[in-house]
Order: sequence, then structure tokens, then C-alpha cells
Amino acid sequence: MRVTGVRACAYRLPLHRAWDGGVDRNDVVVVHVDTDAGLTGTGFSWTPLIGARAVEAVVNDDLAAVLVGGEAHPCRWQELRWHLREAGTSGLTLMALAGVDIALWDLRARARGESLVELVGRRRAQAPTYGSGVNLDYSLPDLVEQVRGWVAAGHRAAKIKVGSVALARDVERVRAVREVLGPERLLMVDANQRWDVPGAARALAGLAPFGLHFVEEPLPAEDLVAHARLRERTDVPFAVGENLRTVEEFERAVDLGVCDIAQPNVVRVGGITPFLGICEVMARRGVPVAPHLLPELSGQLALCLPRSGMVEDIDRASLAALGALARPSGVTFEGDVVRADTGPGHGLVFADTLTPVADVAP
Ligand code: SMN
Ligand code: MG
Repeated sequence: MRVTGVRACAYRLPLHRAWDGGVDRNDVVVVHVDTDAGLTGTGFSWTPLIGARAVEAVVNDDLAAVLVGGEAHPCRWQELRWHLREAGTSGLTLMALAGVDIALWDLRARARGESLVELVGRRRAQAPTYGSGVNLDYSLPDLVEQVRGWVAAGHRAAKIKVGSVALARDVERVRAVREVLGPERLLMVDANQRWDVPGAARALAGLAPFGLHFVEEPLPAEDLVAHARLRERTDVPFAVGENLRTVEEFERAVDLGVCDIAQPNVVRVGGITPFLGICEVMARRGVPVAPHLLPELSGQLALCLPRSGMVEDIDRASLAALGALARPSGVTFEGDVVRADTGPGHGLVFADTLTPVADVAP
């Protein structure tokens, strides 16, 4: 099966309620790969605020030229990465490569008449989930209401944002959320890299009475040595990885003892091919993987992982909730589990009514 055409288009998906720091949208770049077998594979890249049109251009201008005429198979990942190397082998180039790689996996599955989950290798019928929100800017009553909603929906674990300017504010919020959750449900916090080592140590000591299952990104993501220093000052497990890009970075985090739960983002690491490579290494090292965000795809991948952590059920920010999909994907979050019954491929069919970024960008 050979590639006959590659088309990427960036679309704007407005968020129902802005995320912390005024993030008011999630841009997605939808990639279609056409083949001489008459099949078209669909992939996507996810660029919440930065880079949608750059990713679109890398696919249309640079990756298409290499892909067209060649085999439509995800084993081309290394070749495509090599082609992009002079633009850097991380960041936006990897995110563009992800859109193509996901489309090639979709094609492969559809060519075999099976779901992505079956192609990758289903290991379980369902994976555990947790309620999650980007809610540091929420008032306390709004935060409490959000967490109550997760509990009512059946979640047995919840993650909230921390890293307020005043630690007392975080303590008040975590205390209130613990009250809503009760003693049994798991409570996690995500600092989104806002602390330094002394600040994190102080904050984690202050939050300790509320029983944290893990702390996510306590420190600037690339400073793994700082994580190791913090490790000496707290027993709270670390969840890291949404801003790590390569298998080498994940391995280094494990080597330094600062990666208790790995959270690769399938788009940021460059697609399903490198994502699975990272998961294999993490499994060998005994580290569970909780795929970051992108619930409809993460939910499918979690069903195939050797050791799966919880999948993030992020409030109203799934592709479906953002209005990106033409029909239900077959990935369902219900109670505290996710299941996938997608039919051939990954089941994600993007709506043809989305607004191109080109039409709205300044
Ligand atoms: C997060 C990161 C990026 C976009 C939305 C949410 C967050 C999370 O760090 O892990 O949920
Ligand atoms: Mg996070």
C-alpha cells in the first residue's frame, strides 16, 4: 500500500471555559494520508496554544514530499524523523510527525480490518480513570463543585492544580477537595512546573496531611537533577513526562529516581510508534504509564500497555466535548473506567464543519 497524498489542516477548537493563564482554545491539526489502496488514514496533532500552523506546514511542505510514493507504514518513523532533523528533533517537528504516524497506524489497522487497540495488542477490556481539570484559576466554590461532579460521575480518583502564589491557598483548596473525596478516593496534585525545590518541599510538607497519591510536574520539567534533590525531601511519588519528548529523557528520569509514574503525551513524543517504545522501556523499568491527556487516543493505548496507570478524564476537553468529532469514537469514559470499541482504526472521524485556523488567525 503506497501513499498517494498527505493533507494537514489546522483547526481551532474554542474551550468552553478558559484554562489557567487564559488558554481559551485547543488547536488541532488533522492529517489525512491517502493511499493507492483507496484507503485514507486519519491522524492528528494537538497544539493547545502554540504552533498549529507551523505543524500544518511541516506536514504539508516537508513530510508529504518524503511520504508520497513510499510505503504507507508506521515503520517509516525513523526515516521521517531523520528527514526533519535540521529543524530539531523535538518540539513542533515531533508534533508534526505524530500527526502522520497516527494516520499511518490508523491506515494499518483499517487495512487489516481491525481496531487500533487490536492491532497494538489489547491487554485489558478497561483501564482506570481519574477526574482532572485545569482549575488553578477556579474559585474555591467552583473547584468544589467540579470535584463533586467527578465523584457523582463515579470517579474514585481526582487531580487538581496547585502552585498558587500563597501556599495557604493551595492548602485550603486541597483540604476542601479531600473533604469532598472522603478518605478512600485518591487525590493527586499537578503543579505544572510552578515550584522550585525549596518551594516544592515546603508545599508538599504542607499538603502531606491530605494524603497525596502523587504530585505531577513539581518542578521545571527539564531539570531532572532538581527533581532528584526534591526526591530527598519528600516521600510523595512523582508523576512526570507530559513535557519529556524522548525515550532517553524518560530513561534518565527513571535513572535519577524521579519518575514513579510516566506520563508521555502521544502527540508530544512524536506519535504512537515512539510512545510504544517509551512504554516498553518503562515496563522493563517497573514504571507504570499514565498516557497524558488526549483522552480518546490515550484511552485506547492504555488498554494495550504492559503496566497501565490511570487515564485522565479531563473535564470537557476531550475531542468529542470540544466538538471536533463527526460521530462518537467508540471510546467511552463511564464511572471510573475507560473502554474502547471503535471498529476499524482508531475510530476518530473529525467533523467537516471545523473552523480552519487560517480563517481566524491574525
Ligand atoms: C494539562 C496540560 C496541558 C493541557 C491541559 C492540562 C495538565 C494535565 O498538566 O496534566 O492535566
Ligand atoms: Mg499535568
